[in-house]
Amino acid sequence: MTDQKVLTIQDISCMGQCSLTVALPIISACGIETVILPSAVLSTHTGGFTGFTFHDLTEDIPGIMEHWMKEGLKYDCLYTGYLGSILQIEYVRRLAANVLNDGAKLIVDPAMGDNGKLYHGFDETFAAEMAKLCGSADIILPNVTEASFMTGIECRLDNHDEAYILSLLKALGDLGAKKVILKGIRYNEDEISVAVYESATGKLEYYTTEYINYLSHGTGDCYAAAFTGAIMQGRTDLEAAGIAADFVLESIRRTMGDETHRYGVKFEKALPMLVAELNH
Ligand code: PXL
Repeated sequence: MTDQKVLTIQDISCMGQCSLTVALPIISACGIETVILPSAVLSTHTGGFTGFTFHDLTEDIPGIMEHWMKEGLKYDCLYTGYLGSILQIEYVRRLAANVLNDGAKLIVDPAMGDNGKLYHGFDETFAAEMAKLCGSADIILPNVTEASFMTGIECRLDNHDEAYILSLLKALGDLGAKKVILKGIRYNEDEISVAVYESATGKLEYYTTEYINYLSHGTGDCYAAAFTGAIMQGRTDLEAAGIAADFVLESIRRTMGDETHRYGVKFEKALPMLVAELNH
């Protein structure tokens, strides 16, 4: 039997524990072959560092894709993270059309904002294009901030009620996304939930964990990578959503208290737990 392969496109932030430097080890640890397409190389991520370098690799993408097409290389899942430009979103569409096997999944993490704000370098035009890409996805993984920017619904970071969350989920489903994994739901002060929503049927389930008030970059990327690995291991959407939530929570627990480590989470320390969860 041929093993499944995931193609993931996102940047390399050389230092900072996000995007490809977490996606590759996490999906690999899940036992899944991971093919990478770096969209840019930065010295660090853009959150909290100043003066970082940014080398855009957009113009390399068509050549890489054409080589794969010549070689007949095809993948079983395309998982997209941080994308640096609207043209890269268009190239993702071409990759989805040209290098995926029949039945392959398109998993889109809109990775463009958090805590009510878009990341450095993104604007509403980019968010609108990302919303279109999400519309063609099998599964999308927005947080509440990204959901709000893509739907035009006001951004509320806590004190949520189900009517508000349902309005976001329905609007995201109306974009065309088949399934929505909505992160960062706060129905009460002590807990944080992720919603697993199926657009066609309106089926809605939640996975809830303890809430730790600790802000860090890269947690969304760790979540999306663990979710993708678990899905490719045959877990249901709800199981994968829960495994990824437990993994991120453990990564945060292993990081808290180290004030020299505010740029990312020590996901490496939580990998054994992730592997154990996937093997039982
Ligand atoms: O974690 C998301 C992310 C990925 N890549 C880069 C970033 C960020 C968040 O700030 O700056 C370059």
